Amino acid sequence: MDYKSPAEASQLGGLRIALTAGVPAPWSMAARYMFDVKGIEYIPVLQVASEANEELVAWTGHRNAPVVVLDDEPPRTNWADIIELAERLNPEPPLVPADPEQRIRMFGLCNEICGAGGYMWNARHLMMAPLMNSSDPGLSSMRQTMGKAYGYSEQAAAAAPALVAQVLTLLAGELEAQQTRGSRYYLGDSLTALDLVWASFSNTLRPLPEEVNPMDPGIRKVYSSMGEFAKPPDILFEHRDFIYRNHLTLPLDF
Ligand SMILES: N[C@@H](CCC(=O)N[C@@H](CS)C(=O)NCC(=O)O)C(=O)O
Repeated sequence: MDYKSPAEASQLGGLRIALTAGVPAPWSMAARYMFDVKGIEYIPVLQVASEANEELVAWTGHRNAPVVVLDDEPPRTNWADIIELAERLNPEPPLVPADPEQRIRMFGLCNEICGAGGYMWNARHLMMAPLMNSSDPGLSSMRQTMGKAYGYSEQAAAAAPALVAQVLTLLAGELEAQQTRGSRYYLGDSLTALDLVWASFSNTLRPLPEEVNPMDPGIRKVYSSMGEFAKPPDILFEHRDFIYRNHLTLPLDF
């Protein structure tokens, strides 16, 4: 990935997306996928996990990623706002169901995965727990920025396993019901934003293999441990593999 610095990107027009570099970061990759499958071009912009990212803050007002900036429109950071923008820039292929019941279901399920308080929010408390409890001074910037930004507390970490299990069971149930009616997708018979969201976030439980996902071994271990702990059903990864095979490109590029 050929990243521009935030200072460089701020001088350009068009669509620019700040992405966490060097990591298959779930929110960043999911945001990109909305534009990738629609063939919408963008300029990738560098965000460095857990750091102050002063240039990005100066330009967009945000420290973390993704941040999506189109021309002089307000920066978008929320996953639902990012889906809406991609849909507006190119309605094809549609990623949001036209049927209102399906649409409600899609946004609701995406929120279970990537909304504040959802799967990843809680999985992150569990991933952060060893760092938050470590006295290693090398991890102090991470404790301060990410611990604070994402509301880590011992109570939140203690409550997280039940929520993680609940969401994974819910998602697997949706896919099983769809399998019974002969569809490989979460909703109806075609791709939606939810399929792309899950393809990205599934990597935080079972990262795609090294040959298509050359990620940092330390982060791979953190993600894989989450998978060993949560024991997600296989159908979640059969779905993920189907989506990568048919709608996304490998190897991952971050
Ligand atoms: N703003 C996003 C959530 C973004 C988010 O949580 N990003 C994390 C992904 S782990 C991040 O940037 N982490 C690295 C950092 O905080 O520096 C949303 O509302 O959908």
